[in-house]
Amino acid sequence: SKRIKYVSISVPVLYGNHAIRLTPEMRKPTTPPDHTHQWTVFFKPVIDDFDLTPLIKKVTFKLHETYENPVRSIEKPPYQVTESGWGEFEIIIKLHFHSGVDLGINEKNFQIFHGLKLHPFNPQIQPPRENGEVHSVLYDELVFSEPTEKVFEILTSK
Ligand code: SLL
Repeated sequence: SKRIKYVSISVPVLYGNHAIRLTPEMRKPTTPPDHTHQWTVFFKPVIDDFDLTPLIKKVTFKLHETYENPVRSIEKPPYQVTESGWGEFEIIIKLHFHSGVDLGINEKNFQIFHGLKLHPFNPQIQPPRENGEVHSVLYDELVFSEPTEKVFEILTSK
């Protein structure tokens, strides 16, 4: 459908990971003995009940090749993957929009590289927690520039 000139709408989002040191109780019989942490990587709107499903078909998380089926495809919220492991690596988070939905004339794709954090950043600034809990969360915005009437409708309804 037609694009609306001189308009752009941004949707505030958060993405990143939480991690915690694996305790003996958390281990399953299938947990490899060299795994030290459990982590969750996620992508979500800042406004928790903001519904992205009319825009987003799926979110893929590309993990390290040491994982089985490294490309994890999440079709509905919460857009997240929980795993255990021993190492930090780069996760590629990619949004796949429904057909007819895009970010506008310039940007077609939305892809983020997130460095999975298992270990605290700087012990001087952020003293390590007892349970080894780590949070690495970043803010970004989905900017829909010159949205089509359809996308404008989705973003401004309710
Ligand atoms: C490193 N370059 O050496 C990184 C690689 C790989 C992480 C980290 C276990 C996967 C599995 C896992 O944590 N891989 O056992 O399924 O630090």
